[in-house]
Amino acid sequence: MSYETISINVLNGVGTVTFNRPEAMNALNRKMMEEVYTVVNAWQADADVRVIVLTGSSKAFAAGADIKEMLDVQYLDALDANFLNDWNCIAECSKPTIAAVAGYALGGGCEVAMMCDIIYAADTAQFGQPEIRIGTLPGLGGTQRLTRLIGKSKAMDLCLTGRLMKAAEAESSGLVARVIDAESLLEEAQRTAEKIAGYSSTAVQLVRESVQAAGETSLQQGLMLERRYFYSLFGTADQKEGMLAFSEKRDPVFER
Ligand code: DAK
Repeated sequence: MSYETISINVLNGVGTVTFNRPEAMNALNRKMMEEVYTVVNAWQADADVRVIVLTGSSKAFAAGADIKEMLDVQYLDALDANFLNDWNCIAECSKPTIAAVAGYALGGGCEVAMMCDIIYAADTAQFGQPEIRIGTLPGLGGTQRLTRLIGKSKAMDLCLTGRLMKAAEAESSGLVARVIDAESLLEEAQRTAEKIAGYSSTAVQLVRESVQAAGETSLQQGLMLERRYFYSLFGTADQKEGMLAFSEKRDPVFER
């Protein structure tokens, strides 16, 4: 199946979505949202895809929601249609997600990257929530996820001034996991994705849920959840195999 605004590829357990609207710096329009939604939902049910990588071009991961498409939107249109809500499919995805960001990740582009489990940035990446410059505010989690990731003062600095943050600053402030040469970015992201795809999907799922809970629960609740998950993995064949393989000095062969 071919798409208008994205290209896709599946290899070695990794599904890669590449945003492809070069004429608009990969601005996220409705068509792209529909296409990403279709693919991500299909991949969630596809055993051949164990990890998902989202990427863009060398110039832009995505420069935000499509401003031209929003020119005539009225309050009630947005409310009634739950405008642009389907982008949440990335945050709600049941499989691990990695954003490989080169160039601009602005507004909704930065917000989509922050929905992913891991962000890798090319040394050319620039992040920002510049909505203030066009008389609006981040609406896809920017004020919330960014603040939790980099703290109030820096999030205010970015959201109130609309300034852009380069890759090195994004790494030192905890927004991105790693900065990588632009030429190796996608390869590195896919290599990480393949590594995760090779582990037990049950353990991967519980690691994700446990880390995600850290942002949403008290420390005591999070520690309790983590312990329960740890205990529950004793009931899986993959955990038995992982520990046995270690003892026998061989690579594990996971079932799931
Ligand atoms: N929308 C539409 N077109 C865009 C665009 C965007 N966000 N960003 C760039 N383009 C288009 C430009 O209009 C231009 O098109 P032509 O004039 O050639 O037809 C082409 O891409 C190249 O852009 P520039 O000529 O501007 O290129 P430069 O290198 O000079 O500058 C730039 C690149 C990325 C710094 C600049 O284009 C820029 O500042 N872009 C806008 C960034 C921005 O303000 N982004 C935030 C948009 S608001 C929600 C979901 C999502 C959202 C909110 C709510 N809900 C679920 C409720 C998200 C909102 C946003 O993201």
